[in-house]
Amino acid sequence: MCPVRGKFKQGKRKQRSPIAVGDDVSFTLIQAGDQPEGQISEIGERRTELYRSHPRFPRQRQVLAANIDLLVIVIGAERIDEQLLTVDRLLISAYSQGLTPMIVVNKLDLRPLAEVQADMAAYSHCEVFYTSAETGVLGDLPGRFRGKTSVFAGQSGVGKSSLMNALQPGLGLRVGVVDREGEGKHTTTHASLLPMAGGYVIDTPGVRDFGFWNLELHEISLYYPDWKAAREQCKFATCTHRHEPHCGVKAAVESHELDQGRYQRYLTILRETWNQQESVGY
Ligand SMILES: Nc1nc2c(ncn2[C@@H]2O[C@H](COP(=O)(O)OP(=O)(O)OP(=O)(O)O)[C@@H](O)[C@H]2O)c(=O)[nH]1
Ligand SMILES: [Mg+2]
Ligand SMILES: [Zn+2]
Repeated sequence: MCPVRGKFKQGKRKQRSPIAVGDDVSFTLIQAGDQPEGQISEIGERRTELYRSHPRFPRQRQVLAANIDLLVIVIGAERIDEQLLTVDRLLISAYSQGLTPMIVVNKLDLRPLAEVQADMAAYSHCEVFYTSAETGVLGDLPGRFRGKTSVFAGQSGVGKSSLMNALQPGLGLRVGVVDREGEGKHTTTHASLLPMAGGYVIDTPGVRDFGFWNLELHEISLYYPDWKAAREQCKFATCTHRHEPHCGVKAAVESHELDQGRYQRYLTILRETWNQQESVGY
């Protein structure tokens, strides 16, 4: 046990919750014996951080987890179009925070694969896995976690806990019962680091609404790797691809080289980000 008390080295970062699940720490042993107790003296340099703006102090960021490698974005195979805005937000978060994203379309037992793949056509730049936690069909997914620390994100009820249980028999995460509205119940109440498929998975409650933090509007599209070629045709380096003249992205959407839906969702995300920043007063 290493209770967090007193002050310790924290660097110059302005943030609350100094220690996050996934941190590497140094500690000194205070009390040996049956129930040894230590005190944390230092937090190791973080490779990556998963953060959101602090719920009570929106100009500060709250670190939800540290040293994550993979962001596993889980969606259900049914009503995919309703989940793509979440997917796009999470992709921006992953790319802007240095995590490798992968998309898992779960509940494949409920729809034909070809149909589901057609719905996911705009995401060929990203690794997409098709699974059914229910029937134990996991494809190449299990091999991807060795030596990595992962976080599963996605809407409630899509099968994140079910997948983790399938990937690590004996993990025993609670699986929510879907209620009448089709929404799962949130069962995760505290953050934990668990062994999974040769690596670790971090299960943390805040992950539901984590997001990118403090990105300039023109930066958002930098985290659309599939738009790179089109973006290079834009006249202005800070183009936000809305109203600017000579915009390569808009041209590519009009000529159907880029997906119309993904572009519309980009505009939604841009608007949301702008509103958020207005209300916080950046
Ligand atoms: N048909 C089908 N049902 C599934 C599958 N995977 C999970 N479920 C069911 O979907 C419901 C929700 O599963 P969970 O694993 O609790 O979902 P979750 O994403 O962890 O949900 P939250 O913890 O609320 O965010 C449960 O009733 C599962 O039995 C699947 O592959 N196919
Ligand atoms: Mg769950
Ligand atoms: Zn542009």
